[in-house]
Amino acid sequence: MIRRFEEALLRLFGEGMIDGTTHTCLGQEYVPVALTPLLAEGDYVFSNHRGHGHYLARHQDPVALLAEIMGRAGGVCEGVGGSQHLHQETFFSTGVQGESLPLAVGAALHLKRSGGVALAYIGDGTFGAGAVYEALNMASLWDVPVIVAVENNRIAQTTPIGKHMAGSVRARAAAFDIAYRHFETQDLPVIRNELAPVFRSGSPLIIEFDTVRLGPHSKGDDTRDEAELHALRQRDWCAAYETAFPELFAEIDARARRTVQNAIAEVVSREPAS
Ligand SMILES: Cc1ncc(C[n+]2csc(CCOP(=O)(O)OP(=O)(O)O)c2C)c(N)n1
Repeated sequence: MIRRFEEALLRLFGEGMIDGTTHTCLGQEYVPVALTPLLAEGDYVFSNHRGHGHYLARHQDPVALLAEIMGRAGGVCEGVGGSQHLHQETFFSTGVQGESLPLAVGAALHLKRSGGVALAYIGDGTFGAGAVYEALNMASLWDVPVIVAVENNRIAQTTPIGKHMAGSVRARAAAFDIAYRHFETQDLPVIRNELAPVFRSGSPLIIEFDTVRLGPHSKGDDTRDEAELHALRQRDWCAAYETAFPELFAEIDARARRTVQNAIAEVVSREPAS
């Protein structure tokens, strides 16, 4: 559903139906889908500029998200937040890189008492922000249940990781004495089973996902050449699931397409948010 929602967003932008900007998570959808079932009701989620998938995995409410992005009535934040600044219950997103991690550490300090966790999603490029290191330092010193999901797609806007990150995420975790897990796989049960015993340890955890950004950074700003994009598409979880489970995939995909079509029909019929 996240895949079809984001494809529709790019289409709607192309048709001039949406203003502003959007950052799709095409190729990365499986990350929040893997992690969300590990969350309990009161856990906090801190998302980033590429947050629609994080939101939809948590709240499964495409109508409210699309209404927010299109500035129509009934949006997640009544049109005030837009694509990048969402707030619903314990879900928060921000377009400012690195801004969420200090907040997540603060929330985790509070949640430690009740056994909750604060999950923050960041990209590899966000390790360029100093606030990330201050937050990791305090998370470790205070031993708080903050979980940092690093969606390492090896690119920040147009800058490849080799030009923006020295060292590695693993070594950063070790430097702060923070537990670390690493996933190359996109297999949901494998990811969940490995994380389930450590997710609620009460201490910080960094989880690095080797993932792929299949779409542009935002709407039309992809500087990668066709050969690189072709290689990345070979790692698309969606195509792999379609091949592995053709009938189940067709059924779920048809449902997802209907859900998104119905959401669009519903939202475009609404008044602008007041
Ligand atoms: C503080 C700050 N600086 C710059 C930007 C502009 N910007 C938005 S996304 C982005 C790259 C982010 O890369 P990464 O963290 O790897 O996440 P990805 O976009 O790959 O998901 C930049 C530079 C920003 N949003 N916030």
